[in-house]
Amino acid sequence: AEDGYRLWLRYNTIDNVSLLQQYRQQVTSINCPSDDARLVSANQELQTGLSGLLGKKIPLQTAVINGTVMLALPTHLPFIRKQIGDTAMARLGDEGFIIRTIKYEGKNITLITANKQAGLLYGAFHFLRLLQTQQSIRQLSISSTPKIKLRLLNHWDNLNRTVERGYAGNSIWDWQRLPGYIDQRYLDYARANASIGINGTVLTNVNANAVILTADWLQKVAALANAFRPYNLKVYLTARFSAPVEIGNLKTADPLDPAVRKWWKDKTDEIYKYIPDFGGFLVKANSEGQPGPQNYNRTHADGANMLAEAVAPHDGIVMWRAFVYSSETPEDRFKQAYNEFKPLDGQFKKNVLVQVKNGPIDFQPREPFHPLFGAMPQTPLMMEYQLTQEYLGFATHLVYLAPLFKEVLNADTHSKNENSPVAQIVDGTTDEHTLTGMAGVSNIGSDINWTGHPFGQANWYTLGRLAWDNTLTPAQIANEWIRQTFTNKQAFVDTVQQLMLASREIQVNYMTPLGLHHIMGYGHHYGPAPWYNKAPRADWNPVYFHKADSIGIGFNRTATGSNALAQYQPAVRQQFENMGTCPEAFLLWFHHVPWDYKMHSGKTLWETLCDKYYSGVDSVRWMQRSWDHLKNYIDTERFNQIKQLLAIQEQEAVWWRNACLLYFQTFSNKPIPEKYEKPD
Ligand code: GCW
Repeated sequence: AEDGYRLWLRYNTIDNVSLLQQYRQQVTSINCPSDDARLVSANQELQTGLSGLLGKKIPLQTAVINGTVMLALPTHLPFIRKQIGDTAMARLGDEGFIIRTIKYEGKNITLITANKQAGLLYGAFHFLRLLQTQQSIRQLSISSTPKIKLRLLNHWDNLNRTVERGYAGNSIWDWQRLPGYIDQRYLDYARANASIGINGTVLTNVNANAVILTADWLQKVAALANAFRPYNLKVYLTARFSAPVEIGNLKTADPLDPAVRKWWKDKTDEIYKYIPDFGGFLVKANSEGQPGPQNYNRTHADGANMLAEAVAPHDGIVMWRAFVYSSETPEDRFKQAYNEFKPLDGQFKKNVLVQVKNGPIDFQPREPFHPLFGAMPQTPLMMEYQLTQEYLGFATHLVYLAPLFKEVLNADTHSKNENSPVAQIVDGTTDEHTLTGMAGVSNIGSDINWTGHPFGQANWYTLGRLAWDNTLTPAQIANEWIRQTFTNKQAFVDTVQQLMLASREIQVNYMTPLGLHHIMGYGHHYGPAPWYNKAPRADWNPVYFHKADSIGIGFNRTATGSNALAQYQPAVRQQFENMGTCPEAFLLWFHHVPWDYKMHSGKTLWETLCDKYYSGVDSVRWMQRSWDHLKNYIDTERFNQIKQLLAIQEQEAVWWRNACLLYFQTFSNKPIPEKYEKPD
């Protein structure tokens, strides 16, 4: 069971004998001239990690010998600044690190250094990763700094330990036994996050009530913050907008009311008494029934700025979500966030980020990039991804999300010039922001293996690695994750990497090919229900999104339709608005396309839709066959778990294919090509 629990931090002894011998010469001891708390966690991790990997105790010792790994700040040892140089040190900022092979007092050592303890921690984990992935550590010269400042998990965890859209058990926050009982799991959670550079966590659901902001609960939050602090992991909370009414006895939560502003100021000061390094607030307002400033005819900026003022004296920040849509059904839900937020650009205080989901609807298997990216140059826009697979088969389907995340980051917004990809909007390059952020809605729960599906761990891993370095490719991230999580055996690594890289497109094919979206079961969001039209709101109904009729299928968002495309820059718009130039992957996002429409391949839309759904199912079978070959490479437990999950995924891919094709066929009135097995 512990195979899953240990995530990518297994530290099993290296099974390649000659490499093990080399490493044993290159790493003999640890030297750590400081007793600061973070340094202690970094050096503890090095001791456990290196001792495990090298299969012998790597001691902490004061003498420097050949093979010492020295973990030190220039303030501890002045020679470091001379060795590295002022500019190189300055470039590291607060969290970056340097790892270098150097000669020190005649000895060959590995120096891990940084400006702050946080950097040492990240450097230590990076060094361990090099050994875990069996890289050469002979002549190291690494300098690394994070591209994004706030690298966060968003938990949608409720105080009763249910997790909204959580598929890996209960919440890992055991509120009942906090603050007195610190579960080892909290420390392992913090270690795992630190190992991939995640430096903050929002503990509570964006849909939560205000109870978490009361004194008893803040003590519990403080206990978690204390446990996480040695791992440079800051705690944030969601702030329910109506808290002043719900727990403060005020009559209003109007953000311009002086009593309300004072209430938030006092509440915030109280929070900082418990948690001096509290990160700040995440807010969902005026969305899906949540209260917000619009209830008082105020804007999102009024609401965000009130909170921003309260946290500013403590260096806190506010993350204000742009995932909004109101109860009156708009003609196109796609457009609402942009319509509400774009006009507010320039009105937010300096310590506010607007947190935008990667796409305009809602974490679908494929969405075009959100049109707000590039549209609010004066406002830091934080990326919100979803790790928990709400619309991607929960913790049952194997879907590696790095290709999805990167597709969005690579998309060119054309907002400033030819080359303003989403990545550079988010990391602040395009519009020169230093406050930057990337968040992932957590997929973590109380399951032994944390994420339910063993491959869900890869998505957590990806978030951290991509937020640290958005230039990493899905292949690089998969490769290092596989090596650490399973084994370095090349055949296993190659097969699994291939499978992971293909998995997202495979899922798009059996669920929502060619730009279909939001056709899943109502409410639970699992399985297909393209026919459904009874939801309490029109824009929750699959039929609202696919619009299949006797003529064709897809949502016309061009000028003759909802004109959502007008929200993009001309270069983006032009590509999408023309059926001929619109990438097929996005076709039905933007066009209502006739069933007989000729695709680039020469086949009709209907035939292509059939091909996609059938190829999705076939590819899941390919994943199963590939996996079956890997039995002898890893532990039976995880091998079997994944085998069983793939079998369910195959059945459900068939379910999606058959349900969608048979339903759409009632409009297309065309046969499913003979060559395919019959859907039933
Ligand atoms: O995807 C939808 C989910 C809701 C969620 C909402 C949001 C937390 O179905 O469960 O609420 O998004 O992101 O606010």
